Amino acid sequence: MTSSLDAVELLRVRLPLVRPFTTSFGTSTEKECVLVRAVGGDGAEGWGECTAMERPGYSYEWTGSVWPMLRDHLVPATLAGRESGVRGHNMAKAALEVALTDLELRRSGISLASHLGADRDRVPCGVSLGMEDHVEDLLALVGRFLDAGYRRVKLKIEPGRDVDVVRAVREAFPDAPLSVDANAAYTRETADALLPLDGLGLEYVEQPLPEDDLSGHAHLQERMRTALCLDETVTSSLVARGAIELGACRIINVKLGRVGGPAEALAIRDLAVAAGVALWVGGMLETGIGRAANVALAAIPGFTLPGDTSGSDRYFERDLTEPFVVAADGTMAVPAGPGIGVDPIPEVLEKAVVERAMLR
Ligand code: OSB
Ligand code: MG
Repeated sequence: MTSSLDAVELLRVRLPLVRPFTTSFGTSTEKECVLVRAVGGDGAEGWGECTAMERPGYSYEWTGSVWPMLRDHLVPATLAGRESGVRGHNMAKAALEVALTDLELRRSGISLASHLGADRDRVPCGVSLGMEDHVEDLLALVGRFLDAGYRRVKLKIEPGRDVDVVRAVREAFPDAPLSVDANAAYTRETADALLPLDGLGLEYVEQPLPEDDLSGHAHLQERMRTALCLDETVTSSLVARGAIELGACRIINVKLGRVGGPAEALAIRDLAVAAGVALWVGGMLETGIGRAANVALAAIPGFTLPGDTSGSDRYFERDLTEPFVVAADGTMAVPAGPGIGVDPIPEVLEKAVVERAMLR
């Protein structure tokens, strides 16, 4: 594979969301993210979407931090062919790694899914629903996504909006595969509020405690029958190893951005499979560019649970790429074309771009 890289373009884009998305860390009404376009000397290009959000609420990274990180550190180092020496900033690193990988794979005609070792061409899909002010609205949404075939519905919770809401959903949908995600909103002091969830037949409770609290999660897992799933906590394979060794979770949500890219995601997969920890691919309301990479990851061995790989129409009126579609059986096709297998639609992209920078 040739590796000539001429330039890297950064594009900050905004797309309205079809419905506000509320978690314990805030409400988003539009998707804002940074796209990375790697341009080869041969005219080939590669795309990566940075998962960092418009505010540093989910993690310390946000669009305002990844922009200078990529512009001043990561991209110049890559263009000069040297190591960046940057600690942390996984989401910025992952976006660049995916764009460079996409560039190489497009040149050689190999899909990202095959490159990662995918053994299937469709993946089971779940949906993550934000908190709603009215429980009737939430019930209607849950019903709509179950009717559409989604294989799992995740409900966002926070202190004061947890067991009662989940119980109402469970009563309305007795057999539905349900999970909850607290986005680190509880503490060791308030975690007892979660214990009654054990009676509600959930697939798992995602990230109840702060990201740094490995032993707190281990202690809570001892007290709950329901599996704990870690999201925010797992920023590397080393953290995954610690979590597994301590018994802090039985399931891991893997996000390419949070762990710093495909290589680290594969390392986590290897550890988790060896330890009998189940995996699924998480999401950050990605556009089709980021979704393509997520779906490729979801197709590899070890990822057995439905991911937050929902259809484009769950997020956007019009996605940046051709839409990802969830079929009636709750599965989605894995892009088979070279690289990530999708391209931004030029006129949709143009309308979405709010800032761009070309680095040579
Ligand atoms: O915690 O999984 C999360 C969205 C943004 C940030 C964090 C999370 C989420 C979601 C939505 O749950 C997943 C998706 O549909 O992309
Ligand atoms: Mg989560």
